[in-house]
Amino acid sequence: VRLQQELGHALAAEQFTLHFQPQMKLDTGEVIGFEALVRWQHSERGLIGPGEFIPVAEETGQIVSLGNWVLREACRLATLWPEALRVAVNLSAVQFRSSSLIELVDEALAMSGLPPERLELEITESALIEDHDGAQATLMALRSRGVRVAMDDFGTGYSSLAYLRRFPLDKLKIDGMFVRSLDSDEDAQAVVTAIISLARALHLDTTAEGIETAEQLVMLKALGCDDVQGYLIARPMPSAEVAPYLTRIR
Ligand code: G
Ligand code: G
Ligand code: MN
Ligand code: NA
Repeated sequence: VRLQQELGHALAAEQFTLHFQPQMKLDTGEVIGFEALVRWQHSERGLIGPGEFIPVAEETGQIVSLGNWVLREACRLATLWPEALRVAVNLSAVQFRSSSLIELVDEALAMSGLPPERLELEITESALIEDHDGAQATLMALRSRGVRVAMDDFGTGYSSLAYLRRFPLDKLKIDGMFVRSLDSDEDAQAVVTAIISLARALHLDTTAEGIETAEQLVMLKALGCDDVQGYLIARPMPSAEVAPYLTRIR
């Protein structure tokens, strides 16, 4: 209850901030975009991660206004970057299903001037399970604008292979859980191999998340994964560090 009240206040007091984690193309090594990750700059408790407050915000419905702030802020900040890279924004299932989503996306793009092609929305499998026709319509509306959609945490949810065929998606993000055990566990290798070949067959890109070691990078490259994201490349960084980071790696 306390957290819930504080959340409402935090939005008004602008206590949220976005960090950005780079995504790297495996064949060329170039950074192609950043994922926006929200943090709460709490007056007493310091920086709080989304794992603590996103579930609360989802329960109370506050996720719609918080999520809208994230969307606008991510689009705004991305226009300040020195290169026209892509920005990926996480959407909760509640946000994805909300009737105002398309309008809010249009507003965020219009206000920031970010070209739709530079915006990628990350949804989870739970966003697609309830209202299939509604989800299909939302995805078509996003796609018709040129906005990309990635399936986040792939392999951990209620994966139904039928969704992948039915819904117009652009990318699968292979959950860090599988990536972490790649070098030690043959089952994880089999799962990652299967996800990549499935994605290929359906013309979807793949991004492996949570990559931490050079061994994982070599294996993912050999398996034909398109992109990687994780501490090995860089930790999520404040927006002000994006430009210096790009200068350093170019
Ligand atoms: O940044 P961190 O690893 O602590 O993120 C933990 C989880 O919070 C991740 O699963 C991520 O998808 C989620 N998350 C981060 N930022 C956002 C956001 O802006 N909106 C939503 N819905 N989830 C987010
Ligand atoms: O579920 P989602 O992909 O949105 O979550 C990304 C989360 O994973 C972020 O909170 C980010 O901070 C965290 N993360 C990113 N890279 C790594 C990594 O290499 N290792 C671990 N353990 N966590 C990571
Ligand atoms: Mn994500
Ligand atoms: Na994820």
